Amino acid sequence: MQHLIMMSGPENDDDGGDTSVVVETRPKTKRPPLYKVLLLNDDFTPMEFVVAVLERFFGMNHAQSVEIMLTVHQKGVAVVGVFSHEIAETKVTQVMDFARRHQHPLQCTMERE
Ligand code: TYC
Repeated sequence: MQHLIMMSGPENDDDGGDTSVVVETRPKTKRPPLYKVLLLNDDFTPMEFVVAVLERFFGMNHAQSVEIMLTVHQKGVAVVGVFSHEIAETKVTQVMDFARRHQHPLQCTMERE
């Protein structure tokens, strides 16, 4: 944020002319928004396929993948990662393409955190 300081008048100026100074009052470091990538449950996608998705696209080890897959299976949905908009979009596309190629109805979406 910028703040404009104007100096004029006899009490704080030297020659009667205006002297303007622009100072930074607060650093303007607005962080980009983050997006949650969500995996949704369904009745048909095999558990092993979901585990493979989590390992392949989200860098999880086998134990973590089984754990998250079971969370989705039991609760209906789970956050599988948090990313920038571009990375989240890429993950969703990769998962949806992979599921379609294998003819599974697995759904993956993203939402702003
Ligand atoms: N509910 C599926 C089954 O019983 C397994 C499953 C888990 C499907 C997670 C999708 O995101 C999912 N075969």
